[in-house]
Formats: sequence, structure tokens, C-alpha cells
Amino acid sequence: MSENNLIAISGGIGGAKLCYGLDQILEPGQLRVIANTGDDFLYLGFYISPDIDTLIYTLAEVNNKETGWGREDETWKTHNVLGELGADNWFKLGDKDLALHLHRSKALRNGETLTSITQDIAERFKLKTVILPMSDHIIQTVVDTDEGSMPFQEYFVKESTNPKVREISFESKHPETTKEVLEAINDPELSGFMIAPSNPYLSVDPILSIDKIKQTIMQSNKPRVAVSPIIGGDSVKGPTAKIMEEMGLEVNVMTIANHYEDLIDGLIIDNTDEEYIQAIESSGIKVKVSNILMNNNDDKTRLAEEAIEFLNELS
Ligand code: FO1
Repeated sequence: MSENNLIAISGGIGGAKLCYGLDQILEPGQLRVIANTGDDFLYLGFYISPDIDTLIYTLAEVNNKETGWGREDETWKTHNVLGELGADNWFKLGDKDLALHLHRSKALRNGETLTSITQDIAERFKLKTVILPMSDHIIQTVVDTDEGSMPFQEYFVKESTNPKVREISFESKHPETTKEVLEAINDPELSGFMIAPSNPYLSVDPILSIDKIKQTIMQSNKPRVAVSPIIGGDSVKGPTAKIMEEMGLEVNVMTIANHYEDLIDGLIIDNTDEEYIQAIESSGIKVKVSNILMNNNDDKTRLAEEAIEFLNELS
């Protein structure tokens, strides 16, 4: 795999699984992940960046395999005492996870950028992949629902995704990316882009909402492949299918193809969705069919290998 230098565009849990597979088979430094930070928020005075942390914990193999977020072998003493004190504890921070939040929040208060502290933490976890926050500024995903407009984590965790989604927007005073992201996209050695099977509306769109990122990717002549987050008319995990229904979209891989239509050259869909091959290909997107459900680490590396092969076929 020595000739492959990839950029993955990813949110948290689902996307991190493919990034894990890619990380396993690529050489150090060959994978750079542009990570969604639209879910970031301030909580108990800490700067929380869930997708970055899920990516770091997953690639470092210290993630909680059941929840997909947070760390394995976690303890919850601080979380429980916060409850006893009547403080906010709707967003669960484990004790080990809290240490990372103390460290990152202090660095940010001292003027470090999210990019530099993320790089530092990734090195401490001995990652060979580079994790690049989409921005060093706050770009907040706001979910407009039948119960009002709310920041992403209130919708996702506090309200358990129960409100019905009407619209999703991204709010920022500085909707700018970083020089590190632009250098990665413009790297002449880059082989292509991989859009991970993250929620297109909540995890990938915040990244593409930054004009400079979208434009620079569109100007690149490197191939772009997405892995579908929808299998057999449902999401693998998380609320993607529910949100699609609420926004009046048909829950199938054709909708995913249409959503990414001007962005991607190829889409990897599941065997169970074979019936959509012709319709997707007639929209100008090449299709690869595979088993895209990632239940274990072998599934992740196999899918990553197939995705790289497909990307190389399209170049
Ligand atoms: N998700 C939950 O459903 N409940 C939680 O209490 C929770 C805590 C949490 C703490 C740290 C972290 O990095 C992620 C956490 N998540 C939690 C997951 C997270 O909010 C979402 O999965 C992502 O933002 C969606 O990509």
C-alpha cells in the first residue's frame, strides 16, 4: 500500500470504523482524516470534541466498543458525583475521558489551536494517522426540530434524537478551515478522497459547509469515493434513517448518491442494495458492491482494502 496517500472525511462512530481499517493497512502518515467538529460544544467549562475523540480512541484501540464513544475500562466517579451535586450530567464524561478534556481545554485557554492540541494528543496515543479538525473556529451544527432549534448535542444526547428534524444548519462567525486541511487536500502526492460512512447530513455536511474545503476538493483532480451509511433502507447505527424520513427523503442508497452527486466519482453500497446499481450509475457515479457492514476488525480492514482498490480503479 506504499503508493496510497489518502484523505478521509469523517464524523465519529461509523466513520471511525472505516478510518480504523484504513489506518491498519496504510503506512504512517499516509492517512489524514478531516474530522467533523460541528458537534463540538462547551460543557461544564470543558471544550468537548466528540468526533475527534472517537477517532483518536478508535485508532488507538482504547475506545468503548459497545457505545462507540468514550473509552474502554472507564470509571464514572466524577459523573456520579456531579449527579449528587445537582450539576449537569446529561452528557456522560468518564474519568479517563475527563482527563483528556482537562488537558485540551487548558491548552485552548492558553492559546493553542484545536489542530495543534489534537496533533499533540494523537502523538501521545501513538497514532500513525493525522487527525485534522475541519476548523479551529466554532462551527456549530444547529438542528431545527418540531420542538425548536437546538445545538447538536442537545438534540442528540439530551433529547435522545426524539424531536423531529426539519432542517440542519451550520452557524459560525468564522466559517473557515485551517492551512493544514488545505495543504492536505492540495498535496500533490494525494491519491484520493474517501467519504466515510458517517451521517451525510450531521457529520459530513458540516465539513463540506466550509466553502473553501468544498471548493478545494472539487478543484482537485483526485478520485473521490464514498461508502454508504445506509444498508437495505436503514442506518447501521444512529439516527441517519430517522432524520432522512423526517426531512422527507427516501431512505435508500439512491438518496445518498443524489446527496453526494456533484462530489463523488464512486459509491460503495451493500450487496443487499444491488437493485440500485443501474440507477446510480446512470447518474454518472460508478458503483462497487460489497459487504459494507463492519462488525469486527477484519470487516473494517477488508472494506478499507476494497475501498482503496476502487479508488485506484477510478484514478
Ligand atoms: N453520546 C451519548 O449518546 N450520550 C453521552 O452521554 C455521550 C457522551 C460523550 C462523551 C464524550 C464523547 O466524546 C462523546 C460522547 N457521546 C455521547 C457521543 C457523541 O455525543 C455523539 O456520538 C457524537 O457527537 C455523534 O457523532
